[in-house]
Amino acid sequence: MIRLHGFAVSNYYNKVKLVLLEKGLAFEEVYNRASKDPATLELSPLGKIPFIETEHGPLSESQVIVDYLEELQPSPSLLPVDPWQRAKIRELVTYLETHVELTARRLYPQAFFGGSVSDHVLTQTRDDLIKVITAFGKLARFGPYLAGNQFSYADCAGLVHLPLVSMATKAVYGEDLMAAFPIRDYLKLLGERPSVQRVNADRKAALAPK
Ligand SMILES: N[C@@H](CCC(=O)N[C@@H](CS)C(=O)NCC(=O)O)C(=O)O
Repeated sequence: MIRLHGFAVSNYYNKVKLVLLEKGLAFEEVYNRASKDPATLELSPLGKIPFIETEHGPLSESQVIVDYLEELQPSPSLLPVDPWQRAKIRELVTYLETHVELTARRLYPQAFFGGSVSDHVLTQTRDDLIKVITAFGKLARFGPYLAGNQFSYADCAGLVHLPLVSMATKAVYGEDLMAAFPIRDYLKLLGERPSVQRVNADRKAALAPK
């Protein structure tokens, strides 16, 4: 059985968990807060989560894991059949993660963890975010799903990253830099799926005061 390492508040962890749930693959969750202990580094060389343990060995990097799961169990598919459409979905996810989410991540210490980020970084990040969010907007469809009229693994990424980026910019700049997108309606639509309900419930439980 696949063992998924990470924790229920992590956006990248939840992306992989959604894919596992959507595909109906059996998996076990292993709590790991991105530990840098030698045992974890053997499984995920940068100590990042999520990573999975399989019968063949460990695999890290969420998008690599998602691609592996798609090939391991093609049905139900989270990608269209057409190679061009598949590539366009990968393009969209890359813009969302490598450009938008990774840039917004600079804000997280101040937005979510009680830290502070220098004025210089805040100003630079705002400029960078406007650029990458505009670029992402040229690819995103919200029609009603992120890549068009079918649920795909772009939505497993959209569900976990879009609200986070929106919240971070609101918290730090007092302005939602994602306001141009219909995120509320989009999240409502995705919230009808049992996989999303499970991920949201587990995140809520993990955030609840102990
Ligand atoms: N590119 C990685 C990003 C994963 C990532 O940044 N995970 C965060 C938790 S959400 C983490 O492990 N942070 C701790 C660290 O970077 O050492 C992926 O897609 O899996």
